[in-house]
Amino acid sequence: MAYYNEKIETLPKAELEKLQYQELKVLVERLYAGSVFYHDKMKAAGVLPSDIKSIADIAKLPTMKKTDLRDNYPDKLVCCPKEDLVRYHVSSGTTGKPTVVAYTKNDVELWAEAVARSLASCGLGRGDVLQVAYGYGLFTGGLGLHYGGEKLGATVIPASTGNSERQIELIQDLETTAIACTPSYFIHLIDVAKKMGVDIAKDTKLRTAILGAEPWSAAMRQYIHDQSGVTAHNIFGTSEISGPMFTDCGELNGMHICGDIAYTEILDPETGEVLPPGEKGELTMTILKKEAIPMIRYRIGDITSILEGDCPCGRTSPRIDRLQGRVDDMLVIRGINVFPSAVEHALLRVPELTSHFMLEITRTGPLDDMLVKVELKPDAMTDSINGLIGLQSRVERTLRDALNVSAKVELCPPNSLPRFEGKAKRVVDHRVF
Ligand code: ADP
Ligand code: K
Ligand code: ZN
Repeated sequence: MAYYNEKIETLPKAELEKLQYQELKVLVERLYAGSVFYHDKMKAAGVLPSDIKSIADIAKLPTMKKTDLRDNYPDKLVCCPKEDLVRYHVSSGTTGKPTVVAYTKNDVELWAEAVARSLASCGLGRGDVLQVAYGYGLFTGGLGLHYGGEKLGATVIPASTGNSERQIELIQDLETTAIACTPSYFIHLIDVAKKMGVDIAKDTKLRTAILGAEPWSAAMRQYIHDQSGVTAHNIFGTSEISGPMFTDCGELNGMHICGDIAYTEILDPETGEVLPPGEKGELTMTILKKEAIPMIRYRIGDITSILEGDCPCGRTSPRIDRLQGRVDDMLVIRGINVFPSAVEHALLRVPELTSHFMLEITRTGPLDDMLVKVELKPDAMTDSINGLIGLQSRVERTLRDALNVSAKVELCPPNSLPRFEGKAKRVVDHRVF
């Protein structure tokens, strides 16, 4: 398998650790001196830059969570002069308040470098035509894959999401060889192609799919291969670490996390203790060279493990296993992060509703569906069908605006939804990953 940057991708482990340590040291010194947030956080944890004497000493540093970004909304964590920023992306947040991420020119280049290496590890190169069917816009998927694909030298088609028949036409007309999108969208495209009488395996050059932003299973990889002849690679990232960028290589056995770019730890979600390879825990990453909003020991919330042993592909970076759920209550619906608390927050804006609600997630065919059951206040009850239909569509619109994903709403009579004594269990997730 061809490397994009062979020297760094195959660096012996001891040399990689030395490099990681050097990067970390520079980063910690810079932040201790120049960032109020990190300075205060390190002081509170009783750790000084001089305490970091090896990469393992990273465990002495305090961790970060999504709440740190939310509490510092929109840009209090930016650690460089404002005019050095070249881009913002915005992701959904826990209480309806989004989190903002920012990039310098170097940050964008580093992200593109990581994506280019990953695409090369999936077997892509200059001769490939990459159709990016992730959303372009505030979400990181579209532009992330776009810049990485161009850096690799592939021909990129910025198709974005939606307009599925057009996607199939583009695949045929422009001889697309690889596609990047969410796994559920790709399965939908397979169905659309069938309805159009197009056999992806026979009638197109599409052979590789780069699928991520939401959980999917090994069984789905097999299904995709059976239905379309396409080999599906998993891609992982979050907006806080820049965006989607780490994929599994040709071995299809774990996603390589480029070690010179990110340092990966798996923490016990309860104690915060570092767990050894092979043990499942909370994925935690440090982006070693990020300029605009550095992330040190960022607790991503996904559950996985670092795989043991070396990868036969020759890359020396650690691999993480397929993600197996989350430690928090975040749901991923059609690739979009949805926190139940954000649903609650949005429903508060509708005066006819009580604060009780239930979320039901199902997967009919390839796509996730979210049903939100809401409860009317006694004085909002009415016999007017028009009144109820109007209310229902108003609630649906409120939710779509707040969550960026559409949900079906079911109006329920007063006092009909469950009440909880302990921690509310408002989510029923019928999907199997
Ligand atoms: P993105 O724009 O890539 O969706 P976000 O920051 O909005 O980034 O969402 C990141 C979250 O999406 C992750 O923490 C994880 O829960 C989920 N996610 C992203 N990629 C995958 C994947 N390949 N498998 C499972 N979950 C994923
Ligand atoms: K996501
Ligand atoms: Zn590999």
